Amino acid sequence: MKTNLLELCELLCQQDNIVILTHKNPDGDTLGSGFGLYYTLKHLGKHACVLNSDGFPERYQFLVPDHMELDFEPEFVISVDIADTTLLGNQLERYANQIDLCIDHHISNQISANYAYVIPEASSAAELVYQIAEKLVDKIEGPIATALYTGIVTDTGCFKYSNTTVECHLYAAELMKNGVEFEKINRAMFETKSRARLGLERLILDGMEFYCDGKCAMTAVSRKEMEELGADNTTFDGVSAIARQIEGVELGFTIREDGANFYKISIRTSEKVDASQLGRLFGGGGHKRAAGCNISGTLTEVKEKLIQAAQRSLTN
Ligand SMILES: [Mn+2]
Repeated sequence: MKTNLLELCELLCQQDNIVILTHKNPDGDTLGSGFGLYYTLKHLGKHACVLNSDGFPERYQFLVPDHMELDFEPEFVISVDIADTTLLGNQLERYANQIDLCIDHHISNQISANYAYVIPEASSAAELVYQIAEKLVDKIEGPIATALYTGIVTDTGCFKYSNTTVECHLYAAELMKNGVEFEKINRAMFETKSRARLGLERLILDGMEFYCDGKCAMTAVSRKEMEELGADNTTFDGVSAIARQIEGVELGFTIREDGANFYKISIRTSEKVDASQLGRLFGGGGHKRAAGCNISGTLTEVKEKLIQAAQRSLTN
């Protein structure tokens, strides 16, 4: 059921013992919106807990409070930034049919929940949580502000991507007024690279191949290469954008080996190609400019499928 903001805030006020689910391979938005909501609920005196199937990566530890354990019986379950239940991951699978409220901005959202606040036009799930927090607390500051700013900047590539909205600029301005440490957050999110990340970028650049008259760029990273680098899923945050940075490229695929004959594909596009539609061709989904999917087969087969799909979508 779709709910409006006021109903949603009333609903939240009536609940307690709230579990907040974030998606596997967590990014800045799922954790930023999750913890933004968590600190808002704590401010209201509620018991709440943020859960993630993969734990909270080192990179985002600044969002996580000292004590984060599920030490109550959940009565209300909220998912944030999760487009479908397969993204819950193994550890949270058991909540798949128990989601009471879904807060999301994916156009491909498939979650069936009792209440849904799903706005595809929003830049980020954090933008939606901002709208909720604004109604529930006097001033969005401290850890709520840090978390929501992190969600907004990471999903918009620091206000650069096409999903950037007027609202998210206004919300960020308000967060700045309230003292959010924007420079520190931006440096940590965009300007600090681990050695593993540097190595990964080198691999991605070295392995770049071009198809469709240079309009499609494709690069693949194997599990062995990732292990040698000491790279994990968070090392991959944002590297998919590299292919699209190349002049003339309208469609970029970043292929990551994730199992025997199993590959995860990140799709990034310019305004001419709908990434979400391409992802859906292979059972995935996402946004207009950024989407993903999984494909089984040998690397050669996977590349062949992607090249064919690229040719079709570039000639449409
Ligand atoms: Mn998001």
